[in-house]
Amino acid sequence: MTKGHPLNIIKKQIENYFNDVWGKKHGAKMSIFDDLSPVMNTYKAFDELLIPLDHPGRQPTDTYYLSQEQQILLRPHTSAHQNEILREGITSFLCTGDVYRRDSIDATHFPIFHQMEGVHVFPKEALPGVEEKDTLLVVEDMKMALEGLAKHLFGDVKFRWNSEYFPFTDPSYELEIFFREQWLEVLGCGAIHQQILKNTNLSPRRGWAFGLGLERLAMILFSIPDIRLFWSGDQRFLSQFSSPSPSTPLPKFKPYSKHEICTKDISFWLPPSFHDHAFFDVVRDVAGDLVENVTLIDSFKDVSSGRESKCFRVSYRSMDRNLTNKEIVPIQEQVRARCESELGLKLR
Ligand code: FA5
Ligand code: MG
Repeated sequence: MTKGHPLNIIKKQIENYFNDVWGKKHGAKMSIFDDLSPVMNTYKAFDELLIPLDHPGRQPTDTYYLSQEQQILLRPHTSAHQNEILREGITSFLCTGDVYRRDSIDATHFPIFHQMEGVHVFPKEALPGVEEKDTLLVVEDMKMALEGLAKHLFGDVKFRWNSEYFPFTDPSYELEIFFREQWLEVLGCGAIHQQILKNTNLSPRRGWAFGLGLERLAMILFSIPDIRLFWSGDQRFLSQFSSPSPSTPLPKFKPYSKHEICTKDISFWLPPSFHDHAFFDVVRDVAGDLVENVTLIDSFKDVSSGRESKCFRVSYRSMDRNLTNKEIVPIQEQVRARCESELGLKLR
């Protein structure tokens, strides 16, 4: 993340909020971590976070494993660092890093993105116990901190809280912000699970944690319409952002001309156990960031054979030039071929 890049600007703004605005009010200082290795084992990424063995996040359809035995992986979230940092006795911190996931393909999802983890455990002498009313105090304090962050970044903005589930927080929530006529999820959070506080020798203290998507927040802050733009080396993108001083208003992204879209449909019969992510992964692998969106447009089950069929629409568009049909046809052909040879899909 280089200086002047929108991701770096938003990261600094969040760190400023927690150390200068929120921190001053609460007499807390958040330690900053941003160079921890993304290569780790399943113990750190999942076990220590109480993530059960049958959780979908552990499957190779979600996670990028680096070893055959599925022991070593690319971190799927920055929560993977919670335990090690807490165990060092550091109880207020922000931890930023690149994270890796197989996921859907659209304007707000990318297989590599950046998260920032925020953790705050209340000091011994302050607050709360372990009863339900105490948990409510923890949640209230967390929501105030995060609503304050939204206000700090965006001024008056429309947001809402939804209940969520994470194995390492209880209760858990997600925060959504209204952006481009839609609700956009920007973070997950909750009261730190008491077992994690016990395991890190902090019990009976209480605390909260959150994990936010830096690209999503930067999209809102700068009005960036597509997450692929963060990977652009195009000066028409990069030159629009300069590290602003606190007194100058942040620039809004001025879209340069949008290039032609080229769509191709693909239909296939599924093998017995099949995950859409496997298909998305092949499309990503072949088309890289030329693919803008993959949408399921039809699915049905053949009653007599019990077989299921799906049809996806793949939309190709470059962020910085016009694509020709001539260029896309062989890409789509390659996607089709790999669907058959690697995924065992029967093309229709
Ligand atoms: C988590 O990753 C939890 N570790 C967050 C957390 C931390 C919960 C601490 C409780 C306590 P989730 O999978 O929802 O949660 O991802 C968090 C955020 O990352 C999302 O809200 C979104 O902003 C961002 N995000 C998730 N997937 C993608 C993606 N494919 N592309 C871009 N951003 C993404
Ligand atoms: Mg989520």
